Amino acid sequence: MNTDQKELITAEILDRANVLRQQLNYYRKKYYEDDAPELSDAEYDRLFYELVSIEQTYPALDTEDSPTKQVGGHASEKFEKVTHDVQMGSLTDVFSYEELRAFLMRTEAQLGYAPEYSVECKIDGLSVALEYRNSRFVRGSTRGDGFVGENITENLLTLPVTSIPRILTRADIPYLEVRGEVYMPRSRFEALNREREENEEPLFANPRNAAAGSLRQLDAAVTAKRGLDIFVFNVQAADGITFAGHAESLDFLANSGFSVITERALLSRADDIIRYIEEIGEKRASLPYDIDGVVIKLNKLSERTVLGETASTPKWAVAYKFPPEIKETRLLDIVVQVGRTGVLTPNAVLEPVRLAGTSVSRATLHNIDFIRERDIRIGDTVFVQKAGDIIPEVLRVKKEDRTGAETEYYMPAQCPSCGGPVVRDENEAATRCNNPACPAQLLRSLVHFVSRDAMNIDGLGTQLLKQLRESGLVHSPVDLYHIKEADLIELERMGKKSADNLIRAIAASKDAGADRLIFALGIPGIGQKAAQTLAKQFGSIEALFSADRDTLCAIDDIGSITADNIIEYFANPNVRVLIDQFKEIGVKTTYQSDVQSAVLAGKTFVLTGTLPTMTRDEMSALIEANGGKVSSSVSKKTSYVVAGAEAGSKLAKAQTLGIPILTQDEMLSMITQTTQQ
Ligand code: 0OX
Repeated sequence: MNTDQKELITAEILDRANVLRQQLNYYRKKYYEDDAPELSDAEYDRLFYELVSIEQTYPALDTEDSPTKQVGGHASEKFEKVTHDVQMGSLTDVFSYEELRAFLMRTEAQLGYAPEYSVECKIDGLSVALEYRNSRFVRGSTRGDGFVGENITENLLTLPVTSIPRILTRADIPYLEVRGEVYMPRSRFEALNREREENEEPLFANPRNAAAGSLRQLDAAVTAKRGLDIFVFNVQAADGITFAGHAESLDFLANSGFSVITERALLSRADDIIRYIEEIGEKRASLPYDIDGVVIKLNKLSERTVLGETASTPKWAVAYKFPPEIKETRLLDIVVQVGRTGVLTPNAVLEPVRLAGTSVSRATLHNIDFIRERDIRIGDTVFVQKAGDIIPEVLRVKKEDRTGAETEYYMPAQCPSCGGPVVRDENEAATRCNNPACPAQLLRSLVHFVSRDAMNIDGLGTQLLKQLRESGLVHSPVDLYHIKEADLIELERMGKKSADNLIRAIAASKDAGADRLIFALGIPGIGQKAAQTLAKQFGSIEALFSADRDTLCAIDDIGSITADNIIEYFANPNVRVLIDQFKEIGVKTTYQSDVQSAVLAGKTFVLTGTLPTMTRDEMSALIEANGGKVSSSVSKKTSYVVAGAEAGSKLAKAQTLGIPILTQDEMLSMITQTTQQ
């Protein structure tokens, strides 16, 4: 490609780069801040490297605020911030031995000889920094975005003293900063999930998420119960002691009382390094903690300086990432589950197999097309993998193991829950039960109806809903509002106090408002955000009854399929009856806007950088509550840009376009002064 071509950015390229940025920012937040990853590392990397490639080809798109330039997540607002004196960089990943050899050759070429490497297993946990002053532990922090993390000293103090010494063995160390990885041993993770299952709490997907969720608890007493531990693997900074090599520094840490990474070796030759990686790979399942790869780093510290660093990653180290774990197991049976919208989903019943830290005995088979395309039969040996190391899936059948005794699977003709007939739309992969009174659908609808983001009825778990349904007290969500305290006390394991609280929670949910009620109804394709948009737009559920397709399609978050779903849903006379019943019992069907004023009406704001005391989300909510609109990109239509510290390209663009720039204080006084006038 010549340079002229490089500079020609088409609208398509620009759009693609923007889409990739939005997606990557979203998935990064899910991973780092919400501890709820939605994408596998491999899928994330695909998006990431597609954006890297666009940015390399079109340098004008290579801006500072790109997700390709960020490390880790952003500091959460819950903890005090800590600025890392020594940046906590991330490692460049390699996914094959060829890429690893290329790294080794590059390093050798730069140094002029084959150096020695420390090859270490890569703990799958959370990176933290531990600071010591005058040999005493004074502060511990998360990595955050590599520059600013969170102060989690209290939480780290709940880890074993045999892993994090409170006082170093040598009393004469003025300053020491150590980096390590906090993890949850697999046995603790399994016990924690068993306990959560009993309490009907959401399960953690893997030990890493469990460790993240446990470490970032505002109440350190919760962390203390979770059995976290740490391995340290780097001296970030030291005063009063120097090291020539990394291995030497790790020995010092071990002698100082730290729990230091154990699976490590000093090696030079590529073949030896690869053999050691294989060895660690074989040991992986028997280690009591999860590892996700092997880190290869130069041992001699003077050589590291020769190689140097990029903005966020050292050039003297790489992480070899293990490919996703794939295991063989037997498909014992296929059972069907009926969802709340009546869709029948076939699920694989597997001979339990350990995969990425948990025992797997179920996996979704999606629909009958999925089963046919892969020719999956009951009794087959199948290969399973966890997508994104989270959701188990059946990859393919090991056909050479077939004995002829395997049986082909057919979807049932009757709904396994209500016995009614099932239908399959020609254009749809899904098979459905269309009986609105189907008990499986009812239970799942009720679970959704009471959930936190819907009507938010606390204390009404799946077990209790099951009891209410089985006792004949509840046939539809409206029946929840007719339950009396005496009915509840009749139920097993229900005391007067819990019954009282529950009645109160049910009554309080009547005021949840149209947005929550629309979401709670479970209209196909209507998530929380779309429900909010609809409630804001129409003001009440009744107004939605008569909305036509064009009006619905003109709304931002509503596509044509969703519009059809809404129309079809409200055309059902039973739904109208249901809404009337809700109204009769006092459930609010109107939308209570949280707009406090309209002083910013007609104005569009873009937020960039770190604001001094508010998060961008808080500022956005405030702007919207005062009638303003918040947009993510700067254009001629932007009225103001609110800029905080380290604002990047958006600020530059605003300056170029001559858009007024506000500080946090100026923004706040714009709201207060105008509302006081
Ligand atoms: C790990 C791990 C992570 C960090 C400082 C220099 C390179 N998760 O086990 N990172 C590093 O090294 C990086 N080593 C490790 N063992």
